[in-house]
Amino acid sequence: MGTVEEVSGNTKSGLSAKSGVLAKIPAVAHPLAEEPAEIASNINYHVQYNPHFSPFKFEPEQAFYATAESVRNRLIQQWNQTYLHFHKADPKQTYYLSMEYLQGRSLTNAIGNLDSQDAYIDALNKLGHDLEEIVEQEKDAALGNGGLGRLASCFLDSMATLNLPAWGYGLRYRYGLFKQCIGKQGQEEIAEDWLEKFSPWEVIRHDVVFPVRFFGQIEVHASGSRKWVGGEVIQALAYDVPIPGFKTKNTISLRLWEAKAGAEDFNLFQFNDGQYESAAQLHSRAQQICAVLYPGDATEDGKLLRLKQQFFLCSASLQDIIFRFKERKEKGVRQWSEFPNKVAVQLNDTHPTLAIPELMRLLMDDEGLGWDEAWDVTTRTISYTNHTVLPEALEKWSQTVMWKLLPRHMEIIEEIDRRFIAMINSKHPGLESKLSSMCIMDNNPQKPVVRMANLCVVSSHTVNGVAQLHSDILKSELFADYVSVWPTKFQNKTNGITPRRWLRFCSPELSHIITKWLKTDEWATNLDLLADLRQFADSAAFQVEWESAKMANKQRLAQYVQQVTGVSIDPNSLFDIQVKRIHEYKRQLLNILGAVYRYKTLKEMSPEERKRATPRTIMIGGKAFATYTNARRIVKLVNDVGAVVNTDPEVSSYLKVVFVPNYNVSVAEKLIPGSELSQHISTAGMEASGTSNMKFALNGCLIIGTLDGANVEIREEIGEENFFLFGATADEVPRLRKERENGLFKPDPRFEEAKQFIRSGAFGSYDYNPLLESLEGNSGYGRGDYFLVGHDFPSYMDAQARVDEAYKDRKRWIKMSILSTAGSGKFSSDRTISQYAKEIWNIEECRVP
Ligand code: 26V
Repeated sequence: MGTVEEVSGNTKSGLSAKSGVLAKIPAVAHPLAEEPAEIASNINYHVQYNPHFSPFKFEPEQAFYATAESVRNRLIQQWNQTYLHFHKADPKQTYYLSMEYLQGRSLTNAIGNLDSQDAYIDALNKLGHDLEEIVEQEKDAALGNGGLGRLASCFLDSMATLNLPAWGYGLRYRYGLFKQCIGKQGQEEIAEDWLEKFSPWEVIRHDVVFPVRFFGQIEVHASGSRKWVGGEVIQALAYDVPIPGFKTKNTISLRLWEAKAGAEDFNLFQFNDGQYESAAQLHSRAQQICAVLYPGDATEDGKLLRLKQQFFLCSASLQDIIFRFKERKEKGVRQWSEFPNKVAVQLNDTHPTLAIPELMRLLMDDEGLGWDEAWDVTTRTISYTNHTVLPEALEKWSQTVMWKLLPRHMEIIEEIDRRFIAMINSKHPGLESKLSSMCIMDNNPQKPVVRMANLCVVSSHTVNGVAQLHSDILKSELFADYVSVWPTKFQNKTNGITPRRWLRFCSPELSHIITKWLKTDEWATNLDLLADLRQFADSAAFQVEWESAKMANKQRLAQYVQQVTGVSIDPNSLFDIQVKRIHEYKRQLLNILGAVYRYKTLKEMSPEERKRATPRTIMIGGKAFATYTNARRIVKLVNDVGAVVNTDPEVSSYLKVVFVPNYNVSVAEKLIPGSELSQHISTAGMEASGTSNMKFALNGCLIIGTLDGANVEIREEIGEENFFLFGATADEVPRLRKERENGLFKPDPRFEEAKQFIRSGAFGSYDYNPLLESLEGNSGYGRGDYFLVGHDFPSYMDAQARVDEAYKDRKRWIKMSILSTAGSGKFSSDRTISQYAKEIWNIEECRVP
């Protein structure tokens, strides 16, 4: 649908707004509209009276903003009711602290959670627009890197849906995750300004502002009390994003902090003197804090900025939480010992660890509590989730940098450490030899650091991993020494995903069939009901419907791939997808080496032999960290292999290799429903959980994977006969690494051939030697095949051969697909969040009447 002029046939004078489609719809505010006619009126009202664009245009972009505003009208009422209800009921409330949220788009989700899909489709049709087209206008809110950030967003959805008193806290980055383009040299990063036009979902709270201090010194008072003074003070200003629950009034908040300097910080004298930059120095420093998600920390300045971001989130959030604790007291002053009965703070990885010393500081220095009382409150309030065992990802901050930026917090951390060491010495003398690795301060004179994970373990009442295998590894390896000190502190909370976004909304075709056969749509809030699909797995009628829904999704995906890559893919081929951050441990290299070997084999076949091959489309997508050279090389290799394979007339109807650019939440929503096989092939023991594995399985996609992270539990749930397993197990990895390092193994001929084929220049002249050498020896670029790509290659290829065979038997494949969905009930984030609520946070439902 075009402009109003087009609609009415009028000229560019623009005076035609009253004619055409819009003119037939009264522009009247109906903030609570539920009927299509009123919704259309309300959208038109926003077009006419809240125009962000020239009011005579009504193109999809303007239609998106006006529609989003009309949806927001409805959310705001529920949102205020929820806040007031929590305020009155005063339940214990959870605060989820996370440096990352990957919200993606919000329009479809909000309309779906309001259960108003049909009404909005209808309303937009009346306005000459198409909801499906309108939602494509929205930019992804990509305030996260990958699984950890998306998990936080799925958790918010479940907290709201389960009517739990819970909020999220994060940072309002101006530039979220970069946009990925593929050029001649491979990945190019482009800054993405998701707020360029504005976000219709956020509400600025001018009345919620807290000061956050950096640097400065400590003042010691005669009483012995200490106070942090001086330095630089930046204001934290709240922006709230509504998080609606599914089919409930409860609408919770994601509060994102923005950094600001005040008017009083602007030096008018300097400015008038022509010193423009120094006049606004604090303003520009404030701006830096929320400028970029995880800015590179290769430099000292970069590290300092990241630490500032972390502290900014922690300090602003805790001041806000304490303010609310005081505000909600019924009669008189509340006892501080009650704080943990009203507040639970969950740390999403170690990124918000500074919440620990900051809570101690606020309680002692501002509220006057003694150490023991403050420590008791802090440790009963805070719990910590670990999301990785990779040593390079465990945060360690330079003590020098921390003393400069946060001197009072360093005093507190030193005291926590001192008391911890004293406790071990007196109560666990047997652990004395372990103390140097268990304590918080690593005082190595070369590079003294604070170990954030140790600080979290010592100061939290509960520590959890994110899948059973991962939690077991935490207990037996990473945190083993602490287990004897605190045997009940460690738990498992297997991750989950929201079935609303990841099935109901992204795959309406499959959802309808599920609802039709289960005779209820309650599976969207009780995912265990999917198990009832098992009884239909052999039904021919059900299989036909299932297959046609999957086919519709594949066709939609094929169109998308054509549009973004120009590559035409055949919906009758097996759609095989691996999408996730590019990392050596996730082994996209294993996938592409497998594809290279497949290509080479197809080339060597006779045309007759080729006809018996299972046609495959391999799609790979994901972003490489800008400074991660090997990850960038992998992206380049996938693109180079695709360029050759896809244009080879002998082979291209049997194999396509496509790199899907700019993988993000909304791209995932297109890829996952159309997938038939997905690869979750990390080196065993290295992927803490994975969550896309759950999204694929839920969408009836089969998994080829290792016994790693949540794969183990997915395989248990859907049945081992429906999972293509290969590779070493976690407990074999250390021994195999030694073998590889020392060259004590027999090279696999297929693996050698695949590498040699790349080296021969079959995919262009780019120098892939450094990448391939990481799979070999121990000198030069060699890393002795640390990720065991070579070791797992033969069993991977065998598993792929089983996939090809299984795909030929359509009935068997569809049955496996149905059983994947049917076995996915456990992986709802509703289950995960209920377990956190009961077993860690001790909070209960608080439903808005
Ligand atoms: C971060 C970094 C940064 C420096 C370079 C190496 C490296 C390696 C890994 C990471 C991951 C940090 C934490 C994280 O994102 N973990 C992910 O959390 C997901 C949600 O629990 C989980 O499903 C993924 O398995 C886990 O990798």
